[in-house]
Amino acid sequence: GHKSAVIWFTGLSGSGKSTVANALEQALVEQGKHTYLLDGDNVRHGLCADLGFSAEDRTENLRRVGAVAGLMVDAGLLVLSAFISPYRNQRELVKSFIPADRFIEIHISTPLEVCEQRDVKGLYKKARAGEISNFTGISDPYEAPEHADLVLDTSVTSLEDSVKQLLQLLTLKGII
Ligand code: GGZ
Repeated sequence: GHKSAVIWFTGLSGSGKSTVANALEQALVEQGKHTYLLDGDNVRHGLCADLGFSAEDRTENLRRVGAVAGLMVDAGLLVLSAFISPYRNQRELVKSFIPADRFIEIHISTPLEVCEQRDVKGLYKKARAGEISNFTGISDPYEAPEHADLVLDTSVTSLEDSVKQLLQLLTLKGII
């Protein structure tokens, strides 16, 4: 079995949040855990389809995600979430929905320079050209967490090692 919890990934666009969260989820599913991965792909097209990227809209996006994650914890799931969640107060709002001992914060700290070099979706280029406004790291702030449970830089840590560190952390915290 497992203890239900939220594993909250925060970091820049292109930092590797989704990649690491997906790999962790796969490892947990292989251990028979019941998981659900919340990310922009499944939330911003439905539940939050009415929201953009102003500070207010991001706050509302994360408020809804936090509330849903809280319900999923009640339902006994291991919830993984991968959102930029750039403002400290937005992450505090998310935490308010989850019991403190069931919230684990992971900072994917891959430097902006690396994220911009990767530019998987070409969004950094557009942001630099002024075609996208309020782009995190370019024209909008990212406030790094000060007390994350784990900090992973995907430009120096392999995916395999990241998953290993995460599984160790979840074991140490008595989640799995
Ligand atoms: C940041 C943006 C923006 C702006 C579109 N700023 O790399 P991606 O494409 O797939 O991930 C980013 C995603 C961020 O959505 P979140 O729901 O995680 O953001 S937040 O937690 O702040 O609510 C990026 C894309 O959406 N994207 N415009 N202006 N990222």
